[in-house]
Amino acid sequence: MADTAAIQTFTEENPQFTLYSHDTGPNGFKVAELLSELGLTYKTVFLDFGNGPNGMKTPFFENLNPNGRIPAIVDHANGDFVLWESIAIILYILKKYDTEYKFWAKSIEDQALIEQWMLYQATGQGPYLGQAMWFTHYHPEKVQSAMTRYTDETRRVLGIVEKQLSREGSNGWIVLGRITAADISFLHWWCLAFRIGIEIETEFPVVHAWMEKLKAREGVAKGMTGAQFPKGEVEIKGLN
Ligand SMILES: N[C@@H](CCC(=O)N[C@@H](CS)C(=O)NCC(=O)O)C(=O)O
Repeated sequence: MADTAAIQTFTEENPQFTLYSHDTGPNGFKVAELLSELGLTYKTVFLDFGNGPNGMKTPFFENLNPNGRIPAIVDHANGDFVLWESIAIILYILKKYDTEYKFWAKSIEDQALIEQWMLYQATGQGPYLGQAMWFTHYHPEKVQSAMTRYTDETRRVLGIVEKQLSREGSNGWIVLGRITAADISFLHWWCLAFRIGIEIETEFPVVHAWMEKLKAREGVAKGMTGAQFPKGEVEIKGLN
């Protein structure tokens, strides 16, 4: 049963969620975009990579997320319930707070279709593009075969999404012929594809049009900025 009663007591100044994120990491923005679209309040705490004072590999953060990666959320309307893994977080938000099914669905079958695409995002899009970025920009040696493999796989997934968005009855959305959390889940990683040399606008024009449509939405646009508390402007308690 969805629970909306607690939302009322939270404001922008006293937000319902704390979202631990990173200012370049797509997985945190996925969550911010959904929260903003649903009108749920949150403050973003931008962490750093590594084990520095504001890092993800600190006892404070690893106590919240033993995997030491963003995103993680704390739901202050639900006894400071802590959750990590972006798709698990998105599903929790949908099931508990998307009471009008704006990005979720009523039937088990429709829910399963949304989940199918969100899991494909988490297991197909994110890791391939993430590894392509790693081998292109951060790996200490140049390993051409790895760069080619992950860039090709990213292009393959982009091709599948291009086809999915182009099919009859899609209305230009990934699933159910309307916007769902599956669209939000895919958006942010594609925004980084240019960093591995993929020009979405020319190579995948249907994906490009869909991205522009999503980015024009007020909630998505707000979430993409990283929300209310840019790095350095929030007191990060307990991270030292
Ligand atoms: N499967 C995880 C992936 C989380 C993840 O890899 N997050 C990246 C940023 S987008 C991160 O925290 N990287 C830090 C690191 O690798 O140490 C999810 O979807 O939440």
